[in-house]
Amino acid sequence: MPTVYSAAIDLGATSGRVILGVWSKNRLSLQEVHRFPNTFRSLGVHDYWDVAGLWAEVRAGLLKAAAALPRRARLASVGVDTWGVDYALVNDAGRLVFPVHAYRDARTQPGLQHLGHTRAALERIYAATGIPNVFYNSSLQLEEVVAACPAVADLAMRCLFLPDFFNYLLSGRMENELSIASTSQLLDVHSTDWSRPALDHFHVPAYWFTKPILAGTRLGAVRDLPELATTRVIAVPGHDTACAYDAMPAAPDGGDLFLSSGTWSLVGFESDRPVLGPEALAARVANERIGNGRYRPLTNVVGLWLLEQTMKDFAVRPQTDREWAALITAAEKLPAPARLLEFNDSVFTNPPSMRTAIDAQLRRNKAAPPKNLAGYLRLICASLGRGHASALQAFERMTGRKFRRILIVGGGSKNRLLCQATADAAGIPVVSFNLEGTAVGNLANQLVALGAVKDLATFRRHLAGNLKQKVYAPTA
Ligand code: LFR
Repeated sequence: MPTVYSAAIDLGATSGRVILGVWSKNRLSLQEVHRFPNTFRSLGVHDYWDVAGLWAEVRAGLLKAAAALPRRARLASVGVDTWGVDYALVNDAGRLVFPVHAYRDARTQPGLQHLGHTRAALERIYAATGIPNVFYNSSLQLEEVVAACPAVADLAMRCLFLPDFFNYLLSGRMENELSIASTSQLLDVHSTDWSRPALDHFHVPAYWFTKPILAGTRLGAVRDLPELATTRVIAVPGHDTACAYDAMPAAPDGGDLFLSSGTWSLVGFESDRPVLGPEALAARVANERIGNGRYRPLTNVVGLWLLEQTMKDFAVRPQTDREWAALITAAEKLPAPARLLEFNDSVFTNPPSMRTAIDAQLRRNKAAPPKNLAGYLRLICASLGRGHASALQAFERMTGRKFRRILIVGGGSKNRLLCQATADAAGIPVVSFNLEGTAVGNLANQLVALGAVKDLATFRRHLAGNLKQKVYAPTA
């Protein structure tokens, strides 16, 4: 089997990367050819993504990937994944007709409260879509746009989620991909098509969407980049979390719980069936989809966003691996926090100062705020660990399954305090992998579509054999 070169475009809410994947002798090696920061910006009271800036970075990264190829090698394919829920509204010519908002924009708060207080509608929407009422849902975002700017219904012909939009810019084809569509709260939980009741409820025009395609669909050749004229654009699972889950070197028996730890902590598992009903709704289980149409019920626990934002309130913060290690060691020496953070509090969504928001919640709960950055790190890791463990317990209760390990990938997998806190709270081992989960899952789907690997199960088997892992046994 010849060597295959593919590129993963992996856009996260705080940073983006273009990674060159080289598949040879059943082994995937990665070369990060381009990395850039990403952030949303406020303009007046709203928050927007700089999509033109992201597109420029994507192009720059693809050119670097092409330049990094050995002589005579060609880039077979490229795939795009991004964070969930955000979208571009375009006309038939693919022209943006509305600015691209960031999901932390507070514009969804009234809709969130309204649905939250309308029990019957909440249950109906959950039964229809399998997605709980969360501030970032595309449903609430689109409901707000249509209500605030009704003319948009005439201007926009398509709603493309961000991976769909980048796929369009690359290939010229407009499609909605299933995994990213499933983050919208507009997809029918029992089929792979849109939910009419949900679209009607949120007053979202049905003609904005087409039946979602499955991951693996070939979209055409890259246009407008002569260096990549023979490179195919392949629809991978457009949702970064779906890619990260696909990369989990899981045991085939279903005994592993998955934790993708980054800006968010996504705790979940793979299933042939959605997890629905009152308890699932109360536990805010999101029945998102795998690229092939199966389910990945998960709970979204506030993640390392807490730490990223808290660090902004400190003049001195770690820059290198060594400085990180020193901070973690300092945090480990501190006593366990007397009181953990409560996450079902919207004060952590997008506060002007995270440190102030944390301190205020602690004071409301009669606890003293930490004194330094190590103290916040300790508090945040312990609180996240408890959040991960509660999600595990809720899943076990609802499904009757018993999970034996928690597999962790993403930025948080390198944080031993977080891994240990999770193992201690959950009472089962946490296995961390030195793995760029989202990029690996993105590439794995391309390799399967290209016929270089039989299927994802085969890919995982090869991957598990080649990976270094670290096991954190529960100590408490
Ligand atoms: C992670 C993620 C989560 C999603 C959140 C918002 O990057 O995609 O899965 O819930 O971002 O889109």
